[in-house]
Amino acid sequence: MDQPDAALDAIIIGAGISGMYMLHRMRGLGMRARVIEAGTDVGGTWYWNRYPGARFDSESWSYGYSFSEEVLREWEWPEHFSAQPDTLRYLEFVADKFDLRRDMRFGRRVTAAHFDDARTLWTVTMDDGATLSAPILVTALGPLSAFTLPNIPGREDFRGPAFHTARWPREGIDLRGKRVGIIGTGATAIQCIQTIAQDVGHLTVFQRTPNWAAPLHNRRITPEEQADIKSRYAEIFERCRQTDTCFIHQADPRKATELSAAEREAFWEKLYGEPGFGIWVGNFRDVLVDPKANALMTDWARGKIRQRVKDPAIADLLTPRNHGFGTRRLPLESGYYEVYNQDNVTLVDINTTPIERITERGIRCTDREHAFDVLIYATGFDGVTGPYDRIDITGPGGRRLRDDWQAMPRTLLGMMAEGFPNLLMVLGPHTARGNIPRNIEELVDWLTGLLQFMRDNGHHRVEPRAEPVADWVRHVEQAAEGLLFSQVDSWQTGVNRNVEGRQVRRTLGYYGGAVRFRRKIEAVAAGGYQEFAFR
Ligand code: NA7
Repeated sequence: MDQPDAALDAIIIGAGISGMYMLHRMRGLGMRARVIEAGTDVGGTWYWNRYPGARFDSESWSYGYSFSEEVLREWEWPEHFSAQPDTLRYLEFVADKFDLRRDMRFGRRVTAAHFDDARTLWTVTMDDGATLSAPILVTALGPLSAFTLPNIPGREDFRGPAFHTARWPREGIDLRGKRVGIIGTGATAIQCIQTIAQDVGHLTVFQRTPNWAAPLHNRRITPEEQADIKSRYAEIFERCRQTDTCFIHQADPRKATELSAAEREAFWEKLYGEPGFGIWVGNFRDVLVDPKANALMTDWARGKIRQRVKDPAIADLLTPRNHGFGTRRLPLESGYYEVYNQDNVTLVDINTTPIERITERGIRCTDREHAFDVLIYATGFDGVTGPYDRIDITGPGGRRLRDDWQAMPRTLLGMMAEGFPNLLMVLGPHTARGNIPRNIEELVDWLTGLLQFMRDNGHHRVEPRAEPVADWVRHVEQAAEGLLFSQVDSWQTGVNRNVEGRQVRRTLGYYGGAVRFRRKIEAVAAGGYQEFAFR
């Protein structure tokens, strides 16, 4: 490649929220870093997921970067829960402000990263065959970038346009009056369904597993609120630091099981009427851990679906049976249930009439063929480890990350993998996840501290020691024990039925809470990074 790249200090894979901030911090250290990105511009998740209705379930003003006073002062979120086009505009604004694109190369997907042990050098190979080398490799891949299509035969046969929601065409697609079929009923599908249902001629939803969902209550930010938010950023971010998920919501200290039905239900009614994730992560503290408390909440939530969906048989189909409320990532919705009261919407339960194949005309189930003009696959992602599995990452002695992690990732603090020197991960497995940019900023800041330490001490090479890795993996497993969440299949527990070898649950996040995670990583830094070996 071009000459200046020969002197690189680091390569960062991914120009999403993580890669952008990592580049900014590395520049601050005087390092020369190059970002490689498959998309044609910055944005990551918000670049790729352009499907109708894509937006935050996090309060916008708690989601943006906190590191720049100038950005906080200048940027105005139009809505409390930002829509994808505004979020992408925000990230472009940040990229412009810090002139980030200068060190980014777009339209190239990294296919391999090999470590040369003797030279302490990572060489990445891109899909056009080009290579690039640097001593340090940062994976800023995003936990939800490896989208997965349904493993249904005949996908190539369909004659009309068909898209995964994470590959929605940039120019958009006119769905007005069209017969549209959508597979999936996760957070993405719910946003998409409720948005397109008004415009399409007919919408048919193919549901395998219904999810619990609760109202988002989004609205525009008034000028008065805008001024108030800007004056309170420090307080907002401090609040996010104090909660387990880095959202503004924190579990209520009371237990559902110790209150009267009237007290419980009054609280749930209040949460149901409020914006955001309060009803999920701001619920009574026993709801996500005690099966009895969860059953009470689940029962109450079932009633809400019945109230909102006119046909009791459809309400029944939309009610989850195999998991309790909040034990999977809770999608937030805006009129989702009411969509099923419309004449132009059909819900197909594919447990009763399974999909046999995709045909030229549409989708054939065991009872009939459904004809469509457009097909939408809202079928999710190979979460967290999927993006790592898709790159051939090879360390010293030909050790492959993909093989190492097949059963369970082996990391230290979720930021380095055992046996892979100078490979720094932002939001890899085993880190706390919640309000993602809050997590990202902490991880990048911590990694920046590690790089600073290496520079101060003349180290060129870092890797985690075996024993601390074993301790950390054990701790991660222990933190997930007892959570109802850990007993349910979802991308969060590493299950994707469309991906071979990904049918078994794994612990892919740190579920001891963001506060405890921060305490752990800060202790390692304060102790002089003794859990790592340096050269
Ligand atoms: P999810 O939550 O993984 O949802 C994917 C949906 O697609 C889910 O309803 C799946 O049903 C369904 N699916 C997947 N494959 C198939 C096949 N082969 N047949 C039928 N149905 C299928 O992904 P999302 O994109 O909605 O959300 C991901 C995250 O993005 C979300 O948590 C937010 O953080 C943002 P299943 O449940 O597997 O039966």
